[in-house]
Amino acid sequence: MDALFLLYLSCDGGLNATALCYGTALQMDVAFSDVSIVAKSDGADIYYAELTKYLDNTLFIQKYGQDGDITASGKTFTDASGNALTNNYIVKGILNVTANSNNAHLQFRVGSGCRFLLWDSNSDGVFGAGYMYGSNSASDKTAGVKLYDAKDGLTLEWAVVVHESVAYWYINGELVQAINSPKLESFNIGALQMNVLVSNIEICAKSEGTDVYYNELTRYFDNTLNIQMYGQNGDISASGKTFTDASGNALKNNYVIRGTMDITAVSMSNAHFQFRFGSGCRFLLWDSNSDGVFGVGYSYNGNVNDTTAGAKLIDAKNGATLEWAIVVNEGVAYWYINGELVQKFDSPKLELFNVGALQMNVFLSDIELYVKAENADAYNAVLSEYLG
Ligand SMILES: [Ca+2]
Ligand SMILES: [Ca+2]
Repeated sequence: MDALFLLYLSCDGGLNATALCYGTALQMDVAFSDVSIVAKSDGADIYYAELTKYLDNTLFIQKYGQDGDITASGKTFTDASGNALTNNYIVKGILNVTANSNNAHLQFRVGSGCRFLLWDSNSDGVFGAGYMYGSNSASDKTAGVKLYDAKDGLTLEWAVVVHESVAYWYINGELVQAINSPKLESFNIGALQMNVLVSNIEICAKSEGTDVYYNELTRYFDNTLNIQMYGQNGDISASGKTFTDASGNALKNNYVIRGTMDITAVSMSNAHFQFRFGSGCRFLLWDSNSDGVFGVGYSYNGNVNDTTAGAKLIDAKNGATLEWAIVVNEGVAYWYINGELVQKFDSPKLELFNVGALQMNVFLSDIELYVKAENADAYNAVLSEYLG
């Protein structure tokens, strides 16, 4: 394998030359002058300032936001097409705080006056994970539980997720703040009174690809499941995912599970989604004739009904979104789509609850599970929404 040489040469007389050289076979006679070496051990701030010259996905902010990469108004990021990030996007990266002074704060701004803040309002070198938005302002959580000591520097992983008009902020994989109904205009990073390297910045916008976005989203939201084509590229294998109660027991009777389903892609080869209750006992959203239109069917004891020609059809040729609910009450299984009962098993085989899909991409979100044995009041309340 050839080596890569990256040479930046600065010449005398104000002329700057840059050379990029590939390959070990390259024969060169080069007179080196003004060679400088910048090592992190010589000073993190000097090193970080140099680093941003070479790495695109990096931002170095010094003190007042005026000495580093950006001004005090911060830097606004866009999707790959240059469109403002407004809704349904994820931006993540790493932070290195190297110095901070009076009232230091770093902000992730999703709209005018609407910011997540890593903020040291009492200037003791310890940052709180707060936010500021309209009348819900000035929650800097300096006295709260999410504190980050930066007196000797600080490194953390961060992510801002804006999904369906709610903004979430994660630090080291943990949700630390959320803003409901935020002002969503653009995504901007800025800082005052601190030195901070923001690096490894990655942007994932739904506008650039729904499946990539949903796959990333499942890293942050527990109550989601992403299934892609053969059940092998997403969250789960072709054998599907089995849900349990909070104690890990199989779901067999007296539970309600529901959520939202986005069908984002369908192959033209027998695509189907299944809710499975036991061996050979399944409700099926099924496109058996491979025309992109799904019937609401089932498979039970070898009896198969795909109802492709039936009245209840879901056209997913250009994607589809629907609300689903499975109710298993006193040994009877019910399937609802958008609040309407579409299938019923009077005496199903009840061994477990499993979801899976083949030949389609499906994103399940906002999954809610109610188990009678865990909370009978909550179960009965949600049951009454379906069975009256
Ligand atoms: Ca503080
Ligand atoms: Ca069909």
